[in-house]
Parts: sequence; C-alpha cells; structure tokens
Amino acid sequence: MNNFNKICEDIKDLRIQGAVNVAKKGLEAYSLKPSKDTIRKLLSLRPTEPMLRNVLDYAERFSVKDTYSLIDKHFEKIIFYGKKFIKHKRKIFTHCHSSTVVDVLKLNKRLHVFNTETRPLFQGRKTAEELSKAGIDVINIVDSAALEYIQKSDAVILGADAILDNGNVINKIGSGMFAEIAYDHRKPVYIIADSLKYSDRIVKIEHRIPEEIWDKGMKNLKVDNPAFGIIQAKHIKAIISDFGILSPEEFIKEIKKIRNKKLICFDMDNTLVHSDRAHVYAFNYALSDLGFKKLTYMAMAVHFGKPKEDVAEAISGTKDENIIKKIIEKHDDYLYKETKRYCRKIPGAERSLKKLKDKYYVAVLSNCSHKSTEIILTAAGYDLDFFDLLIGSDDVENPKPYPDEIIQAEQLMRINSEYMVGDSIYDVRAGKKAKVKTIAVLTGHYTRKELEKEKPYKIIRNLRGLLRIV
Ligand code: RUB
Repeated sequence: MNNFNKICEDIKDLRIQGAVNVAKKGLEAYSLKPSKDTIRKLLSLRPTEPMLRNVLDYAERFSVKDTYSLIDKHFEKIIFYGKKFIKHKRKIFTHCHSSTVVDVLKLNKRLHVFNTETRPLFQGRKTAEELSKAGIDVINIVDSAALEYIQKSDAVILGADAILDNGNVINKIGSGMFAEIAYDHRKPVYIIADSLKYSDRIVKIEHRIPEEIWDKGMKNLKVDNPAFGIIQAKHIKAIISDFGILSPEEFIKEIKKIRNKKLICFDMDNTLVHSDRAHVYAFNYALSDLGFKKLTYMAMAVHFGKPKEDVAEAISGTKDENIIKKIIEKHDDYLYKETKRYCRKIPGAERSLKKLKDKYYVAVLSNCSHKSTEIILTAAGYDLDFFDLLIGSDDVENPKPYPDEIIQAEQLMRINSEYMVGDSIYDVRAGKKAKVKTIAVLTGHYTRKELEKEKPYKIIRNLRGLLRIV
C-alpha cells in the first residue's frame, strides 16, 4: 500500500486519533498528493474534524510548511497559558485521549487524574499510559463511574474536536454528559484546544460502525455508535487556547474580531524602513565590481521605488539583461553581507503598525526580492512574525507599478485590501490599478507635488498620520 493510502487508512481506523494528530497527518497526506480530490477524500475520513479542514485550507493558501509552523506556534501559546493554569490544580477528571490535554496535564507532576477508559475504543488507556509514564498519579475508571469521580475532582478538563459558533464544543461522546454532571456539582469544566478547531459551519457528528461496540451482536439488533457529542457552552468555564484563557463567549468574540479584520498593504523601503544607504552602497559595490562608474547618493536614490531591474538599468545605463541580472545579484549579495547594517526603522512606523493590528492584517509588498525584504526588515529591527504576509518582487510576474503584488496578497489572505500605503508614485499607481485606496507618505524621495499628480486618496507626512484615516 502506498504512503498516501496508508495514512488515510490509519486515520479512518483511529490508529491516528485526536483532532491535532489527524490534522497533522492529513497535512502529510496532502503534501504527497496536493489536490482538491485529496482534500475531499481526507475530509470524508473523519467528518467531525474542522481543524483538518482549516489546516488544509491554510496549506492550500500558503504552504504545508507554513501550516505546520502555525500549528507549532499555536501549541507554544497553549502551553504558555496551560502552564499557568494547571499549576494550581490537584484533582482532575478527564475523558478520552486529547494530545493537547495530556501535554498540559504533564506540566504538573503533582496532579491526581481520574481518567475514563473511554468506550468503545479505549482511547482513555492511551491517556493513562502517557500520564503514568510522565510520573502522574492516574486512576482509571469505567465511563459509568464518572459521577463519583467528578464529585471527587477539582475540575473537569477535556479536549475538543470542534468549537462552534455558539460556543458549544464537540468532543468524544460522553463529554457533554460529564460536563453537565460537573456543572450540577459546581465543578468547573475547561476545554483545552487550538483555535483552528473553530468552525462556523454545521459540523456533522460521525457515527462509526456498530462492530466497534459489539462485534458479534445479535442479528436485527440495532446498535448506534456516535463518536462525538456536544458540550453546552453554558457548562464550560473557559476554553484554554492560543488566544488565552477565555469563556466560550469571549473566545467567539476573539474569533469574530480576527475574521472581521481587513487587509492593509505597505511598501517597505522609505515607508517602513530607511534603507537607501544600504541600497546605494550595495549597488555601488555591484557597479564597480562589474566595471561601471559609481554614482552619488542622490543620483542613485531618485530611482528607488521602481522594480529592481529598472533601477539597475537606470544606474548602469545598460539594457543588457544578463548584466542587469548580475548587478541585482551582486547588489543582493552585498546587501546581505555588508550593507544591511545601514537599515533603520522609520521613526513612529512600528508604533502605528502595532495600533493597526487589531483591525487589520498587515502585508508588506516590496520591489526588493523576498529574501532582501526579510533581511532588510530584520536588519531594521522588525520582528518578521509581526507581519501577516511578505511579498517580494520575485513572488510575482510584474512588480509595482503593476498591481500583481496587491492582487496576490488579496488572494493569499482571501480578503480585499482596503489600503495601499507607500512613499513612491509606483505604490500609488499599483494601488490604483488594484482598485484600493492609496495613501502616499512623505518619508521617501517623492515630493508632495510629485505624489499629488498621481491623485492618491490621501497624502500624509508620516505613518502616524495613518491612524487618523483608517
Ligand atoms: C478524540 C477526542 C479528543 C479530541 C482532541 O477522539 O475526542 O478529545 O480530538 O484531541 P477520537 P487533540 O479518538 O475519536 O479521534 O487535543 O489531540 O486534538
């Protein structure tokens, strides 16, 4: 059997179980055969797994690698919040096997865990084994002993397969009943889960084959085997996720906030970063290395903002494509090695960006190559994780003044961009072609008069002015 089919079978037969593991393995299968058919097939294997849908969706938009690192990032945050939360707990009741719950419980070795065996497939035994190996005291019980052990516990902690729009949570069958018992006995119920389990669609409850319950049951006897059930939001004290420790209502508000975010695109050079000196030195190195005359700062900087090929052509005076390519290669090379230290954040830019982050996804669209964009932003002191998307000139066929970078950002983020902000006439032209509002900023070489001619939506002196507009 090939690898792809083996993963599908393992997911279907629960050799791979739990929403996170299913999502990660599903991604592996998708990387073997990335297609719409694969997505359809994978989603049919465990219909109650929105995290799988969400990660496949993300992998389609970005990449499998980016998706794995998103899951890892979320996990780090869950562990951060989980650690604070679990350290004061002593007696915990849990059900089934959730890798996320187990990883948080393992952070407090002094816990006593009451753990259901979880019929019909005994996933609880996996939880018991993993916790015992980690040195945690576990008492295993049959599912029907839950009432007695919930009464003895300080809290009930469960995983999640889905978090629904009304704050209800779907988890292994039995979870809803245990949460209701806990609520009646004033024991708080906590869910520990990645926010990627959120779904605003109807989530089907998977019903599995009867043989899992009674393999040689009497003929004509009906057996139903729902794999999952609903935990009512009113029974849940908090959801511990990458967002923090929030009530179901607060969790949904946070999700909605993120979903309602709009997109704003920024040029990099002279909009977020002063990097002219770095580019001037790097281009001059390249020019003299290739036998051309060096240029003064001003003679060169007036060309910045154009696509790199046009800059190379203008400063060297050659139209030879091979030489232009060499100038760019050498420029990039010197920039990475020698001149990046001349990059500086534009005063006030970072503070303004931070204030926008609540309402906007922030994309940087640069006419530098993708790698140079990353290097310049980092050299200037920005944290790359702060930006939701970076697009360089080599990520598109036609860089600014063409609208391709903006269009690609909109496609990847799946939302329209509200604004394009930049210092050059090329940013304004690209924004206009992409039909977004353009904001020209006077922190570059272009004068107000030159920018006015392009008729941007607004002209501002610096990015602090942006906060009065958006
Ligand atoms: C597993 C289950 C788990 C959640 C969360 O059901 O309900 O609690 O999937 O797990 P099954 P995780 O065994 O039928 O897959 O935290 O690992 O995503």
